[in-house]
Amino acid sequence: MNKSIRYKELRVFAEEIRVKTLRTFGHIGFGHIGGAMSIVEAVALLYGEFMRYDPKNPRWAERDKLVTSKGHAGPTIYATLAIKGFFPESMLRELNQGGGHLPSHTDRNKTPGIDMTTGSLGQGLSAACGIALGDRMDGRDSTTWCFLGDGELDEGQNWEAFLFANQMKLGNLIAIVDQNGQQLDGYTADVMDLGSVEQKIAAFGWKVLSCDGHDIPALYQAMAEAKEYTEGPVAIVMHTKKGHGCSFAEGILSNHHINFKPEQMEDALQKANAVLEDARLALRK
Ligand SMILES: Cc1ncc(C[n+]2csc(CCOP(=O)(O)OP(=O)(O)O)c2C)c(N)n1
Repeated sequence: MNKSIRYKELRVFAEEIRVKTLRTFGHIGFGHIGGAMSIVEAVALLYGEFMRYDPKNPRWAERDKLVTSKGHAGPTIYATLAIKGFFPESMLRELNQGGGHLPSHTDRNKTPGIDMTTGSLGQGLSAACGIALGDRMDGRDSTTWCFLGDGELDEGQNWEAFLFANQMKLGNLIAIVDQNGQQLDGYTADVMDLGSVEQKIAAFGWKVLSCDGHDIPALYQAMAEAKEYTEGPVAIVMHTKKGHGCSFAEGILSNHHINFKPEQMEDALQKANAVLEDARLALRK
């Protein structure tokens, strides 16, 4: 497979996810847009290349698992699961609707394709450790991936999980830290300065990779290297922009949970669709 064509295909897939995620928010007029936009490329690579799954059998035991510990980014995962056929795209209208299948934060009991219930930050990595350990004990060669927010790392439970994963040498566990530098109400460095996330996680015995989380080839290489390494857990610290690719969210501090006007979303969709068209054109060249 020609890598440069594959990267272009994955860029198209990422922009499709971005547009569909924005449309999903668009129905309700508010949502966690910042942290949903920053993981789009990573989600595209997971579902477009690196994860093994069967949309017709979401609980297939041999699948790779994903724990979105920053569960408020659920809409990005929902849009992707819909594109991949886990459920009809019409179901995306159920976001945040009482009694529906798509709560604002991911819930394994409500949505086909969601592997772990999250939303209370700080707990997902512990769950991911348990899933990875269980797979290993049962002789499955599945990989467990886990999205963490950088603000979320303020929660102490994460650091117990980092210790545990190294102690158990969980070579089938890969954490992806979305280092967008912001959290709910400010810059991560101002709220609780983490210093070098790379150095901190490495000090807990993990292999650590670092890259630009919006750069498809760079992220692809990091994920490939992480999969290749099986001696212990790996963390990919991806540097991203909160709100990336959403015209009214990117570059502002208060973009964690936004109420927006229909015309703002129209503008964002027009611009995101133009980027998608460019990506499609680049693929045809
Ligand atoms: C235990 C817990 N405390 C507080 C919250 C409220 N909360 C939701 S998102 C968020 C900020 C998360 O920041 P970060 O992990 O950096 O996510 P991102 O910026 O990538 O969206 C907070 C404090 C929560 N969901 N769970």
